[in-house]
Amino acid sequence: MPSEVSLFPLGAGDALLIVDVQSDFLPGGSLAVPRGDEVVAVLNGYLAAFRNSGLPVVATRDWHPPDHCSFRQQGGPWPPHCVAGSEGAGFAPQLQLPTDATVISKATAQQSDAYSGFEGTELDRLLRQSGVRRLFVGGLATDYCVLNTVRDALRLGYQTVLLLDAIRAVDVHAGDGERAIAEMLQKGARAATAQQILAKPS
Ligand code: VGL
Ligand code: ZN
Repeated sequence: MPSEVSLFPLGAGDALLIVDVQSDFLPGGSLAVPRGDEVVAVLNGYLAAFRNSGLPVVATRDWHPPDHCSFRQQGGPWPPHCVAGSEGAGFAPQLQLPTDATVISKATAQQSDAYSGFEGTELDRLLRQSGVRRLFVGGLATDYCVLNTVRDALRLGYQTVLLLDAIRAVDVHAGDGERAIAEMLQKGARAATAQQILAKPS
């Protein structure tokens, strides 16, 4: 094997954006994403690399009121999930978020939903303030909050790297996740995996 060199050397202007890796989206949770738990260990690898490089980490979380409009009892499409302050709304217990990670709560108002971490939040302003130009995005779910967050990131002018090994889809309709990935790449996101990003010259 030739020595591996990272295809995505990390540097100033890069940030890791972790989307909604919360207990309710993991197997056993109220809106379980199939194999959603598999992203945690992979994200921990990325987290270590960003921490070692002194680069910022942002984690979004779905943070709904108990009567949120997206819940079935209110006529929405989803079972109740990620109720603000509940255990299910907590980040995956195994996720090694640094203590100085920025946490962005979204979809906090009763009457509107927000799949994108940029929607109704300070995320864009905070990233700009920190000089972030390139986002490495992973988390849950590929076909909802990852998709909509990446759409907004691209629209707002961020270079966007989709962490293919750190996303999982709900797949309400078979193929939703694959279609979401295709759309993100078509719109300009680049795809990468840990092997390409975390490799070091030997
Ligand atoms: C999400 C469905 C409902 C997500 C949030 O984080 O992808 N999906 N609320
Ligand atoms: Zn939600």
